[in-house]
Amino acid sequence: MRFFPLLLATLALAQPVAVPGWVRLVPSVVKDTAAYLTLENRGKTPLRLVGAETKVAERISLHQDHREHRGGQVVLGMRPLPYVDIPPRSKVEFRPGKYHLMLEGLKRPLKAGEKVELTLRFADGTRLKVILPVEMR
Ligand SMILES: [Cu+2]
Repeated sequence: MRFFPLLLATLALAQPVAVPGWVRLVPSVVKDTAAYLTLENRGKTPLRLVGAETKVAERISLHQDHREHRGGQVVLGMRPLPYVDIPPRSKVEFRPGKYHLMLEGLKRPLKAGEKVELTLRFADGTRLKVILPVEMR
């Protein structure tokens, strides 16, 4: 099986890579929070993030931050996205003002410094586990 290590290397190249991020610490009465990270696609084909799961929340939605001008005021909001594409050989940042993973319906309050495991799901069936610290920012 001389080709086997080569095959593994090829598969590894197609995998998305997550650059460490963080989960926002929220007061215990707040049941939703946001997770941030950077996803890198080192492959030659686009990657489509379609969802995520975690044990600490009922569900995770993909959200895009947006600002709107309403009657002279800037209103900050967010809207759900069905997917987020990561083009070949590029990165997409999930950061305040851009995208976030919305953890909805927290099952218990999160603690500062705690590590939260998320499983990201891609359209091609790839799953990526990431572990993010809870931080107050
Ligand atoms: Cu959101």
